Amino acid sequence: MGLLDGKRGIIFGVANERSIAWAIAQKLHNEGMELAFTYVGKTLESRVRPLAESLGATLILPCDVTDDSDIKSVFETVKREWGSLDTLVHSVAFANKEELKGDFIDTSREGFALALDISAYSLVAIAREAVPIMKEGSTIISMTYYGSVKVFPNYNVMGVAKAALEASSRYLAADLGPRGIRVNAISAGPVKTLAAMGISGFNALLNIVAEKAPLKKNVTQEEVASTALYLASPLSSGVTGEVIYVDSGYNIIGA
Ligand code: NAD
Ligand code: 0WE
Repeated sequence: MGLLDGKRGIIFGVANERSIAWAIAQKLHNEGMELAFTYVGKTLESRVRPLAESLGATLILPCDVTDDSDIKSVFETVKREWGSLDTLVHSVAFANKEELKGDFIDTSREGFALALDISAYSLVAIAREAVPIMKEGSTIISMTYYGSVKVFPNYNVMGVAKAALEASSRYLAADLGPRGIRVNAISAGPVKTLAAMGISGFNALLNIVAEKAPLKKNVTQEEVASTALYLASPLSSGVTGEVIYVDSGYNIIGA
């Protein structure tokens, strides 16, 4: 008996076994959810396919979230194979590496547009295609970071993209609430994933959280995934439009 028996979900954003999306996938699978996965490019396909297959997934589909035709074809396949969908997990972000260092003021027009397209608009584009097959009680979950609210060195344009993602999540929650579809975001503390690799100052940030946060430790992918399970399940049936912090309490501290 699982919390999610008989339900079906799709996960955007598994890159490898360290991905937050992978921890979420395992948690949802353990509670009985059947899962579909998307990936970008051949290199990532070779990483994602074995992970997805280890959870019994058969729908493993290419999707570059900047491509409307990719998004359309993902949901055509899901509709044909499943007919309906209960949970959508968006765990996707990207900015050009050169925009994640130095001063925010130097962000290029193209870099700004790309970061917001992949990291924020994609939630709206994906939700629009998913909603026609989502029934009452379905849920949409995305991943964000406190850099949307406060300034963190080098996070730069990603902070602006996460602010747009969180606001988009609230507007989607208002649009979809009348249909019984809930939309929430999880604001995770820093976690060592592929997306954290080569970010200058990332280890220092982990140390600052472990020192300053009420819980005096960093969060794990598994802790983030437990909140995703709560948001995907009827345990959170009264919760929509929220940004839930899974950050050892770091965000509540002033001084
Ligand atoms: P990750 O690198 O494992 O995941 C990022 C994913 O984005 C990858 O799977 C990548 O393929 C995907 N992606 C990038 N461009 C794409 C595109 N054009 N189309 C489709 N997919 C694309 O890293 P992660 O840390 O697990 O990141 C997942 C989410 O969690 C992101 O939204 C990130 O901003 C957020 N987050 C991460 C942290 C952290 O410290 N790691 C903290 C808070 C929030
Ligand atoms: O959202 C993120 C990271 C997202 C990300 C990471 C990369 C690295 C590789 C987006 N685009 C790229 N592009 C690349 O080429 N996080 C919350 C993790 C993160 O990234 C930081 C952080 C934290 C925390 C960057 C600077 C400062 C803090």
